[in-house]
Formats: sequence, C-alpha cells, structure tokens
Amino acid sequence: MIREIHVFKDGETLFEDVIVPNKDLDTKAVMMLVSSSCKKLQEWKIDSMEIERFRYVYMNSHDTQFIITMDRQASLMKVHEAMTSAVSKFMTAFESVLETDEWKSTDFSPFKDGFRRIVSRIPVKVCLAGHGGTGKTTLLELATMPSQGPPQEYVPTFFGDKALLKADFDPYVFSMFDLGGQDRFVQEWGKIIRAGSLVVIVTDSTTENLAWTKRVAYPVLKNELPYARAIAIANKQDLPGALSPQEVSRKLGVPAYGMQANKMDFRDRWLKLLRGLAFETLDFAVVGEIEVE
Ligand SMILES: Nc1nc2c(ncn2[C@@H]2O[C@H](COP(=O)(O)OP(=O)(O)OP(=O)(O)O)[C@@H](O)[C@H]2O)c(=O)[nH]1
Ligand SMILES: [Mg+2]
Repeated sequence: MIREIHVFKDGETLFEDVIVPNKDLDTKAVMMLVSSSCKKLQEWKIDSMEIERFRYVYMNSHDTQFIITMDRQASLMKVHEAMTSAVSKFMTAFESVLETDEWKSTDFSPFKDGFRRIVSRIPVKVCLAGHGGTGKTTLLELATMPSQGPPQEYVPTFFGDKALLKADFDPYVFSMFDLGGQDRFVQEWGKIIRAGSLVVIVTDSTTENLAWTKRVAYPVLKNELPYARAIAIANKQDLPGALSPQEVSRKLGVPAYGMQANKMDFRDRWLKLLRGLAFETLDFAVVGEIEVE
C-alpha cells in the first residue's frame, strides 16, 4: 500500500501528499536521509530502503527527488511501475518549469489528483485468515455483495477466493483474499497471501478456535507477512458462550472487534473496521510483533 509521496528540489518541498501518516517514525528526519541518497541516483534509476515496517522507494529526475513511502510488506514491483507513472506525469506537466527558476513560484498541488489515480490502480491486498467455518466467506460477501446479503449456509472454500472491494476507502481499492480455512488448505496460504498489506484474523470467539488460530495460523502469517498490519474479528457474538471481543483480544494478542457477519446490519461496521485498519485510525497489531503466550 502506498502511503505518501514527497517531491524535493534543492532541499525544498515541491509537493507532498500524505494519505496515511506515519506515527512511528520522524518523517522529516527520514526524508532528509532518503533524499540525500536519492540525489546521488542516476536519472530514472529507482532504489529503495527499508526502515521498520516501511519502505521508501525513490527516484531522481531533473535534479528533483521523488520519494514514495509504502508498507514494507507490499509488492515492490507494482510500486516501481507507480513511481515511473508518477514521475512521467509530473514531468509532462512541469518539466519546463523545472529547467529554469520558475519552479520556485510554481503551484504543484494540481499533481495530487493524478497521483491519487495512480494509487487507486494498485489494489491493497487484504487477507482473511482463520479456521474453517469461522465466517471468512461470510465477511467477504457481506462486504462485496450487499444486494444479495451474507450467506447463511456453510460451504467450505477450496484453496482461496478473491474479490475487489471499492467502498469508502478512497484512494484505495481493496483486493480481498478469502483463504480456505480447512486444515488441508492452510499449507497453501503462504503462496496466496504473499505481499499482503492487511490481515484480518477471523475467529468464531470460542476457546478451541483461538487455540487453533495461535497454533496453526500464526506461524504461517508471521513467517510470510511479518510487516503486515492485523486486526482480529470476534465473530458469532450472537452464539451462546461466545467470548467477548476483549477476551479474544487478550488471548490472541491482537485487537479484536465484535461482529455478526451473517447479519446485513453489520456491513457498515465491517467496512468501517477495514477503513480503520487501512488508515490506521483504530488499534491494530503488526503481525511479526504479535506476542504469543
Ligand atoms: N450464528 C452466526 N453464524 C455465522 C456468523 N457469521 C457467519 N456465520 C455462519 O457460519 C458459517 C460460516 O461459513 P463461511 O463464512 O463460509 O466460513 P469460512 O470461514 O469461509 O470457512 P472456510 O471457507 O472453510 O475456511 C455460515 O453458515 C455462516 O452463515 C455469525 O456472526 N453468527
Ligand atoms: Mg470460506
């Protein structure tokens, strides 16, 4: 997922667009560091550096430094393409002003729309992980098929499924990966979830299911997506004996949110949770940092 872009020339900021602010690092200090490396790059070469769960992809053109901040976990290849499109777009509009002193008095803000369109073209990969029957496919359909309503029957998913989700997530579009949760499919997860940015751990809020999640799902997720962000869904809150979201959070070591995925009324809540995870406006965990008892 692309989070920010910064464009610098002669130590001045020409343009910046921060879609999801970075609360973990001192952005100004990081930008100084990255732009100093960026200045040394040959024209149109792309390089990158990683700090914690972030990746800074940079390019130097017309003595102008372009730096895109993304999640470390996401696909570097797609961001290379995005970088090339962004710089081309910027040059088409502003090449002539960059060649003289005119850039000092130019308004670069119209670049924002074009940049956001580029961001929208790379779907953010969201992985729904959890044991069979916990409600992953129900959640997928609750989000993506509002006219039909969530399924009431349990039809196990083979391997995995995916669907695009466009909602109130602008400029992001989500590609939802619904994993098959039966034990025989878990060994396939590694291949399917590669380069996922966001993980939703789905539980049916029972003690046995939480134990399975920690024993079987955690090793795969931690191994494959250590820098991804995760929340847990404490699903099936309507069933007698369901553990509360607080208990689920405590047992899983991941903030958990209560849900009843088979009820249409919960669609808004579900979309808000996804939005909060993408924009980092709710409590979440970084997969590699989840503590297991
Ligand atoms: N009572 C109750 N049932 C639910 C809830 N959410 C989902 N279900 C039902 O639980 C079953 C779960 O089915 P799926 O969503 O297909 O399960 P899944 O996690 O995709 O399972 P796999 O594909 O095998 O990994 C369905 O019968 C749903 O209707 C809920 O909140 N409460
Ligand atoms: Mg399923």
